[in-house]
Amino acid sequence: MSATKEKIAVIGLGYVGLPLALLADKKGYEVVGIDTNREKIQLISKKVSPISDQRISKELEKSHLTASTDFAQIKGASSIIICVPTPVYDNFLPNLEPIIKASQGIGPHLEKGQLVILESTVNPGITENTVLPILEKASNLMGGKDFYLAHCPERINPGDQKWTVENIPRVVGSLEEKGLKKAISFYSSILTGKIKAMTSLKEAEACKVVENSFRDINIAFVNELAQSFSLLGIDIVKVIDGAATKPFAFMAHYPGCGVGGHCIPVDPYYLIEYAKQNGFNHDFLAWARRVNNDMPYFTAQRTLDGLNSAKIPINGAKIAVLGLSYKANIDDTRESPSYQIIKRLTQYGAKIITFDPHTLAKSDVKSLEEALRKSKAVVVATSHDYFKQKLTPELLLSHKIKVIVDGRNFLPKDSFINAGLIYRGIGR
Ligand code: SAJ
Repeated sequence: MSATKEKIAVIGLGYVGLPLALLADKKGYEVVGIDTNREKIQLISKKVSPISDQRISKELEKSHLTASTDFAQIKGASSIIICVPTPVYDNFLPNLEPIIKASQGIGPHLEKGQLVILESTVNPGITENTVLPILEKASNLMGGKDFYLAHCPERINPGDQKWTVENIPRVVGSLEEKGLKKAISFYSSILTGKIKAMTSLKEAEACKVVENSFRDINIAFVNELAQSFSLLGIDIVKVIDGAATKPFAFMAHYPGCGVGGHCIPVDPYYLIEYAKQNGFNHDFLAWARRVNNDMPYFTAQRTLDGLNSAKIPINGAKIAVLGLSYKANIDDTRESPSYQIIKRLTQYGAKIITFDPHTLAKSDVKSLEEALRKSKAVVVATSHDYFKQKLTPELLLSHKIKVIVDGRNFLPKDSFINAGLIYRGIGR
């Protein structure tokens, strides 16, 4: 590696860290990626992407990225960016283990003048109250004086070809002025998107949880409407499309069988928990979470209703659940509502068979044909393009399937109804 290249280190080579590491490499940095997952390090060292994303695979092949499990490799790096996951426990409390472990890995090797940036999504206060003390204790250095600390919440949008790690605008906050300047200088050197300086770490942390809570409550709004419009016999999708003709003060979101992924259903809990610790109950955010968490059960109810209309008992009925990913055309099943739908239908006594062309390894069968064979009903939980192309009324009728539940309201409702099938959408 040429001595002139400035070195940076990225901790965590997943959906967030790997694209960032590859971008910095492309922009001329010497990049070392550090991850505790040996398998992932071996794959990346062989220039094989652990994420099924064509753009990432191509960039990895051309990159000079080095990958290691050894935190000592951060030596000589000007910036160290933490991109580890921030999941929640089953009780929805924030699990900071990955962040704590990353900070404990960095601390002993931290050098004077280095900048540590946390990109992982956290509630306000975590960078200052959790990351900073670990780094200071392990390094005997003082944050804001000997080393610098900033927060720049990640805004990766998996599968999005338009908004990429390079052009998405970002916000940055730091402990103090010098660290802020260093962080903005680093991001300005690799990003084309606008970078907004926040006046504190907490403001930068709050931006991300607010952005994603905004999305969660708006989805909950249309999910609640979907439940009432189902009873009122009004097609919610048509109404949202009608309301969206208003060019201002309305932002369309759409109802569905649930809210999955590692961002939207998780991030609001960070804010709910942190505010609760400080004496405030976010009843509204918590209620929106309950509405969205109930959608898989509403979808199971719609399935039961459809089978009743076809006079088919659900107990013992074989039902094909199509789609395990949490959103269209990707292979990520984290927090996917499909699994709650399966759980509820199984409780009703149904025999479930799953198929997802993007997550074959997790599917019960490897083809749509096998999933449809002898099924009495189909529940589509993910709006993959594959299903949009393949799922026709003729195909279902050829398998003597009478009921189709469209968990993402993305199939041509009238074609299925006109072919004599029982169609149930989510709010239509
Ligand atoms: N969903 C709905 N109705 C909607 C939109 C989404 O039910 O109107 C569901 C999806 O089916 C999925 C879940 O919500 O199960 C999350 O979908 P998402 O489109 O929000 O996708 P994510 O989880 O990849 O969210 C990311 C987020 N990006 C970051 O956190 C950096 C989010 O902030 C973006 O708004 C989102 O992508 C996006 O806009 O696509």
